[in-house]
Amino acid sequence: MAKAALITGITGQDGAYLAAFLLDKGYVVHGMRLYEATPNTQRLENLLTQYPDQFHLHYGDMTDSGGLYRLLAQIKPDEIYNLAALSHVRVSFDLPESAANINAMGTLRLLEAMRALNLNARFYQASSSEMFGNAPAPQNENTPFQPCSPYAASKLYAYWLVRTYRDSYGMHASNGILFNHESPLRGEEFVTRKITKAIADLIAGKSDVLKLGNLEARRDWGHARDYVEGMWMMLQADKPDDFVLATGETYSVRDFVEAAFTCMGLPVFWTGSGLQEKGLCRRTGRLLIEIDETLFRPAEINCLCGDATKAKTQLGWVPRTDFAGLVHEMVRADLDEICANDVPADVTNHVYAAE
Ligand code: NAP
Ligand code: G4F
Repeated sequence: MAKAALITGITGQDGAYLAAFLLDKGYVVHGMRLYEATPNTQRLENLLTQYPDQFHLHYGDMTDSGGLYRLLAQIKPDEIYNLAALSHVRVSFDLPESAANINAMGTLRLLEAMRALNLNARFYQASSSEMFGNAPAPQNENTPFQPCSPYAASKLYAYWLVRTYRDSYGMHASNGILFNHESPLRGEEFVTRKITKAIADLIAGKSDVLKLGNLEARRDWGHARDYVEGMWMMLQADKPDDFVLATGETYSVRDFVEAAFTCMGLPVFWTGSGLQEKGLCRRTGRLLIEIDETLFRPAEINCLCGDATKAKTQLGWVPRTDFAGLVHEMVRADLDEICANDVPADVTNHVYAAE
């Protein structure tokens, strides 16, 4: 019989990639979505059409224990992927109680529902490299955590719960400590997608200047497609454990900006410093990027760079998409989307010629 998987956070970036991956493997996939007055399933429309009998959506909320309990009792999944979260670090400073309620207490509610139902499902927890804070790079499973945002603190609580339930109740529950992973389906408020979307909008004449915060922060950016495979691999292992997934390479926000604009044939040069710094087009002198003080965070992580040796050796996981490939795919996708609006041929030709 086909395995059944429940994915919380199905409407997010990883939810869409993981659902596609599991459906392709023959799973029956149940996705939990928040009730929204305006439907929020754009990332899933193709899958819903392609797999009408294999893919099911259910309303649920990580802050509603009864609903979680009833959903698990109804579906009785073989595997649970807990991806639901208030996942934006900057927003977690504005809504710290929501971050704790959804990310930390929500995970507790889900684990308790499993326990109350005596459900023998394998459990994946979406833990985060944010938990490392400013611990020196490269970070791996043995690096001490130093969370420095409400988001990271909430994720760390959930991380320890998963270990506690694994050790106390013998659950097959694993933490994936994932470094940043992006894609054309990334939310538009995260910096990579904000950049690629802004470039496409700029080309189409829909927006003017891209405003960014800290350009010096360094992240280990991989592709979401590769990372959801790693999530699945963790649940296929004989024993539950905790694994870092990362590319092992780190780039600054400035590197991402330069790579993305260069993809469009708009090489950037920088002038000024601090809040007065600006990015101009090297060819035309046009103003492209400005710094906006309000986009800085109360506390920042300067450098994330992961060491995924354990996942590579024990699970056989490998990230397939490099930084240049990721940037290009994201720029291309946003440009494709906007192409319907008559983008000048010299611009599209530049991007497509690079393939
Ligand atoms: P995302 O795009 O922000 O998706 C988050 C999902 O959680 C959305 O479907 C959202 O629903 C849902 N959600 C929010 N509040 C909820 C609630 N109260 N009850 C039920 N669902 C709720 O995040 P992602 O990038 O796919 O990341 C997936 C998970 O991995 C998250 O837990 C994130 O913290 C973690 N993570 C991500 C990365 C990364 O680089 N992407 C790295 C490490 C860890 P709506 O769409 O309706 O808002
Ligand atoms: O894209 P970001 O918002 O991602 P961040 O904060 O690294 O968090 C993401 O990755 C985590 C894994 O490490 C996940 F757990 C988390 O859920 C999320 O998916 O910001 C990346 C960097 C930051 O240093 C930020 O200060 O970009 C910097 N940045 C500069 N200007 C900006 C902006 N970030 C955003 N979102 N918007 C800006 O305008």
